[in-house]
Amino acid sequence: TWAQVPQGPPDPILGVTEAFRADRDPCKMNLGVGAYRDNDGKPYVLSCVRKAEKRLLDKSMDKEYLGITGHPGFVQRASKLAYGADSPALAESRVAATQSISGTGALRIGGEFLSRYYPYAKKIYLPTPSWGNHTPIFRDSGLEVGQYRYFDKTTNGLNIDGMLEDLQNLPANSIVLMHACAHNPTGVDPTAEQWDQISQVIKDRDHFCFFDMAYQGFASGNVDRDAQAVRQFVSRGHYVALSQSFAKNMGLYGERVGTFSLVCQSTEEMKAVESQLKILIRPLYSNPPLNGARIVNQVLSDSTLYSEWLSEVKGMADRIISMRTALKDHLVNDFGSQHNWDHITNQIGMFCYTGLKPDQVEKLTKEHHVYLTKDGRISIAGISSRNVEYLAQSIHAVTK
Ligand code: PLP
Ligand code: TYF
Repeated sequence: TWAQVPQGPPDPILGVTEAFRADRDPCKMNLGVGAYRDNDGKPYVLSCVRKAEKRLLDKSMDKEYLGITGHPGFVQRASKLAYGADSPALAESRVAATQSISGTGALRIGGEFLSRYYPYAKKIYLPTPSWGNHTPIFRDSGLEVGQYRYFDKTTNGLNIDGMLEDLQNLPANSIVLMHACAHNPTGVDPTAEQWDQISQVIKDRDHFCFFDMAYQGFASGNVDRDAQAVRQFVSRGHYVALSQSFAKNMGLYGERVGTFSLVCQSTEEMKAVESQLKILIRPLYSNPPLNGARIVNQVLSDSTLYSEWLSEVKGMADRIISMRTALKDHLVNDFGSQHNWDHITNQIGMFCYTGLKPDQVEKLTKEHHVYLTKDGRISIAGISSRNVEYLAQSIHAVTK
């Protein structure tokens, strides 16, 4: 029956981990997948999360189904975290929101909703490059996928002119996806002034902006600062969509907890949108998982746990920044690399887009047991003070 099913390729990001696991070399490093590791290279469960879990356990709560749109307290607090405690859109009850299966599920719900109800287009434009999963998510949602210029290979920074020009030239009312902060894979975000320009073009052209916020807190270490672009767009009257994930900033990867939301013009509109989100979600997975939402709700609703979380997010962001500095230092000062490595410290968030060419990436893996995606992206979160020098030495060896 299944003889006609062709063997598919491994996932470009998750496939890296499979190759890493098969390597027996003691020096091996996995810089592929974007998952935070502590300075001993170990997965890190936040202490605010451990405490929240303990409290939840002590309450002996039931395991009843959530409603279709999830845990109401969680959704409300998560929305406040994203849009800001003083958000007029929230105060005016015009944000339609639902719990989602982390960020991926939120993007998919958003894609499905836009594909059904966005009246002007069935195409979404992504930055070049973007997270590898964006294209299949939106294609499978029934949208066509297009691109706008984003990254400038010659400067390893933002191509703001190309980006603005492309946004200007898209058909009016286009759907554009933006990374809210800590762009994956490039680690390059617009500055506040550049966000202003982007917002203006999007407004002028009546585009619709879908924000993907998978790293709130990871870019600057501050959750409010990292939400600035989203909040600024909303305050300027954009009716944005938002995918929000707690995978990285609360270390809840496998719990699959996030939200999808859509800023509407009125409460009436919000109610209609929510009714359609329910109709869309019910045949997909009926209702979302309970545990992660309870954990996040606990952390966000308790002021002690919340403060602890903020400092733990900052701790993760700071460790990443210190690894960037150490990597560049070793390359330039210890190994005397003649290349410009400023982008290692200029870029932000979990990733560095090294600029390594495919043959250099291959050598790095084959000869030095350093695993990364083919595009030259490294997850800084996978570096520790024990192996940063080995990594610098290996990068130097393949770029000499
Ligand atoms: N969007 C971006 C840009 C990401 O990098 C990720 C995860 O790496 C996600 C969304 C979704 O992740 P998750 O589904 O684990 O929340
Ligand atoms: O490293 C990245 O860019 C992500 C990580 O369900 C990831 O692809 C891994 C698993 C998953 C979502 C994201």
